[in-house]
Amino acid sequence: MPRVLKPDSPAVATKVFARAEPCPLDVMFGAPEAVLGHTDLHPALTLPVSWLGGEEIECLFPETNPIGIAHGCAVRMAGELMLGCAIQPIGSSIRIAARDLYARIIAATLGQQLYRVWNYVPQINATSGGVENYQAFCAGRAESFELALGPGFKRRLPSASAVGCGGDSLVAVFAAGRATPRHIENPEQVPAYEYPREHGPKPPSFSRASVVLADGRKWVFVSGTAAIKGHHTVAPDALEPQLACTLDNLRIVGRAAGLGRELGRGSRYRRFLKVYVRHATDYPAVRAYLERELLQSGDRVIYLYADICRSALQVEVELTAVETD
Ligand code: 3EB
Repeated sequence: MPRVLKPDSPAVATKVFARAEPCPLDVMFGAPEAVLGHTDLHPALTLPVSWLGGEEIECLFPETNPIGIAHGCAVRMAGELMLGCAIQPIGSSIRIAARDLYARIIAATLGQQLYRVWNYVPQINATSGGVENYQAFCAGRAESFELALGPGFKRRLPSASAVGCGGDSLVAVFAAGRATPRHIENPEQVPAYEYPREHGPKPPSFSRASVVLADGRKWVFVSGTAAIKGHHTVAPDALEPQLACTLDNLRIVGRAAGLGRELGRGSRYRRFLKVYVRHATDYPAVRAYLERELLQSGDRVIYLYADICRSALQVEVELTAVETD
């Protein structure tokens, strides 16, 4: 029996799941291709990103209600948060695919605010026509944000990550809602949306972190964070100094987001981390470093083997912290 959409559900949902029991938004890595699962019989999404260690399933949102498909995005509600997954085949142009993907995400979240987007980009560091795939992705993403949100779009950009994946589709997972978030920048980094032209025809469209209150809980979404100061890569190709710089940036952003000096360690926040490692052989060193410098028991961590948007970056770390009762 199709459920009746509540008036405040995304009115654009065109198809209602026949089976809409509450279920987790599980994301499973290590799959041969990106597939959307529509019921609790499957993960919500499988991704062609190699898993190295830590938790095997990403589950930030354990209780969700599948709502339907809106503009090709599989949409769920988790309390006041709206969550979506979308797959965009690339065809002949990553720039156009990114534009289309973001036009769909923006349409599916119309009247709401975007808080966080997890982007997966095939062959992210490969070049075609003189432009890196990541830069082409950024151009298309920026074009859709600018078209939809107008000249003030930079103030409304969500936190995000963008890493490599297999297959030939762009994939995005997003979180949105009606409450207005606070987007945060790092004073030691040029805002990504102001990066100069040398990093691509259009700058990346994301903020360093986004903070929002949903269902009475604070959510802190810290973007994929890497060894960048100003707009320059720090210690190109060198793992240890990049880890140190990445943690420094995470702490600066975490402090500005209200997590205190140690990224919410020892507080009432539950912490979820994803660590992207460019060279699988670096995984033991990365894990040892983070366990020593950052992690505490109870942290939920996933280590993935993925390319990172700049080829000189070896590691990227993201954090989602949610207040517990
Ligand atoms: C950086 O600071 C590193 O394009 O959505 C981090 C997080 C990075 C998100 C994105 C890129 C993105 O520029 C790369």
